[in-house]
Amino acid sequence: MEKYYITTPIYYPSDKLHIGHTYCTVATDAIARYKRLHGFDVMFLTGTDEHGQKIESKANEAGVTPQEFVDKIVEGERGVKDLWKLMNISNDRFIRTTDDYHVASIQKIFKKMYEKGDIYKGAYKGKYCTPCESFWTESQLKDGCCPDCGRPVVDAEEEAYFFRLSKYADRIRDLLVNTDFLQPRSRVNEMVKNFIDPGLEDLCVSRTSFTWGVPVDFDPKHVVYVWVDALFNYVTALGFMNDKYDDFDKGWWPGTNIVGKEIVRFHSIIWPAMLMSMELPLPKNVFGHGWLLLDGGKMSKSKGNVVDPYILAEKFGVDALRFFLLRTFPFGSDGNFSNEALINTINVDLANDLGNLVSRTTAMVGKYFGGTLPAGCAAPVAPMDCDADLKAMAQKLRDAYEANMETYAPHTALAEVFKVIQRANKYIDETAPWALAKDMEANGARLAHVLYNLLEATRICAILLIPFMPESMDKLFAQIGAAADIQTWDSAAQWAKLPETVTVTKGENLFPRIDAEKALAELAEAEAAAKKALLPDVEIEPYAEEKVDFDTFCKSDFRAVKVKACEAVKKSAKLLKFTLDDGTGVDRQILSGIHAFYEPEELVGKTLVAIVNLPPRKMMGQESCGMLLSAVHTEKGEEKLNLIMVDDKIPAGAKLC
Ligand code: ME8
Repeated sequence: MEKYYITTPIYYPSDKLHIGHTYCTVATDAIARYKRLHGFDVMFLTGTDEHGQKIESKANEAGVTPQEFVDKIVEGERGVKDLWKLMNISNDRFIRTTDDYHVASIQKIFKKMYEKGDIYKGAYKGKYCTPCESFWTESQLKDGCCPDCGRPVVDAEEEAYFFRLSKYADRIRDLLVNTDFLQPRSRVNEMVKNFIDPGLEDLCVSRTSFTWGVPVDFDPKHVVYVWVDALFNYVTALGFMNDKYDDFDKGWWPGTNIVGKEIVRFHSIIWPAMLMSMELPLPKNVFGHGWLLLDGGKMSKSKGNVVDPYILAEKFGVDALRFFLLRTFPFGSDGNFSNEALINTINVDLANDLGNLVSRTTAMVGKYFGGTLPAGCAAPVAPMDCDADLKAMAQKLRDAYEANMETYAPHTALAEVFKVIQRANKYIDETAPWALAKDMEANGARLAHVLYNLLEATRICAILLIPFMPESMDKLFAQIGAAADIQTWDSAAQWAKLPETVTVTKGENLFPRIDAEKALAELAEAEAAAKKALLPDVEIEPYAEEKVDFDTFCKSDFRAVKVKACEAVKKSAKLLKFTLDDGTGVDRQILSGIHAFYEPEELVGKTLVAIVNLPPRKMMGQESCGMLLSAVHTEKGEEKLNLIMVDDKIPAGAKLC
């Protein structure tokens, strides 16, 4: 069996993954599943890229070690691995760049390039984009900011190791311009014009200003630049320079690297140059896919505009979500994500077109033939043009689909499949089985043939949909009575593989129609709740910068006061009126805007703290003499207030100091 190796980028576990990451992994999964269906021996790798300054800072902020921080996002509940399990991702291997075998391999790889003279020691002066972990030269900046993310960069200077990228410039240019290495072709020009033609400079490949990385073993104050560490995952995961696996020697490399467009630069320039240095074969190709945008911009946690794949998969089903992502957006270009588009695709393609085809056909086989078609139904009976048309389209489908899948165009492969599904639905209208059923004696054989043709067209489409919706297609095959041996790639190009006496089983509705209005409202609620859950549990006010001198502070007169009476101020939503015993024998009245937090009756009898030497003020026409002290903070985005209550043993009027 021919080997086929395919990879996704390895994800930064700096935050939870969003629908953009899911898109990339689902697309790669569909390609991997397609290749398996096609008879290839497939190795599909994904994983996580866990080193670097960004992770180190995030862990510090969270008060945990970097390893604890990444462990939680990768292995923890609803983490990276959970998400891929939920999305039915069929990866054969999962690499974490903190895995011991990978770390040891990176040290050997770095040393080998150093010993060869391709890595040398120098001093790094330049610009660094912390969120992207990217070094830039002045000329590469866009308006003084990081050309990838547009955020500000910082000056950086330190002793560092450099990789002789410049040495490989001509070979890289030739690779990009004269081969199909980088796809789609439209990405080549951008790389050549923006990065190669202005002159490839040597690349800084070590850092000394933080420690969360692979240490350079012969100079341990340096850690290996996170991109060198990350890119080599594609070969260390096969066992290159380690004993964990032996697949590298078994010929699994080279493979195909699927990556997002913003990291094409790393994969089409730096990655092949380092492989050249290591004298290793280059990837077969690198495909740079587009972004899922939200309101026209890239999703990112820092912008707060991420879509949670868990919410969508749980609400609409994993297969429907997988299908939507790949049916809707051309893989090589950007696309605008919206919940409306998702619901529309489910309703139109899955519920109306595919779902209806299956449920109408199986229902008719049930109603007119008791669930089992009669022998002889595969042979033409009273043929119409539409019979031949449907059959021809279904038989040609696999080739058209293959051509698109081979060029990383799953959306057009799916469009081809849906042309046949739509043709089959039209065929129902043209052949009008319900009219044939009126006279079974005269038309029963024709009716059986029509239904057989529909089941066959459905079977062929379903085979080609396996990579996109594996679970649903299993159910579909069970409903149309297609056994495993006729769910194969070969049988997708062959007509009349279903036995004539096929028995259908009317099962659950595979893709129920969605009430868009209701679903959108529920989604908005779920997304708001999810956003809220991400808010910090407790947020406190920043501390005052300005100092207050001691004498000024001492002028404030704080006293314990007892609540004799408390009532809401009429016509005010906020104000409560307190009658207080302040120890002077004369009642003190204070108004306080805390009705949102307390009901008046729960405060009577409590001992509170008030500042009593503020000048009186009028509020809603009533006088307030002083202010009650309370503690305020924010919890999950909501303001909270607690009155300061002190021990009831403290007498009214006691001074607080
Ligand atoms: O780049 N639409 O990791 P990452 C489509 N660790 N794809 C998106 C997307 C969106 N809105 N947002 C992110 C890294 N992605 C490196 C990779 S590989 C040796 C190292 C894609 O977690 C993005 O384009 O930031 C990238 O391909 C992948 O998710 C991982 O992004």
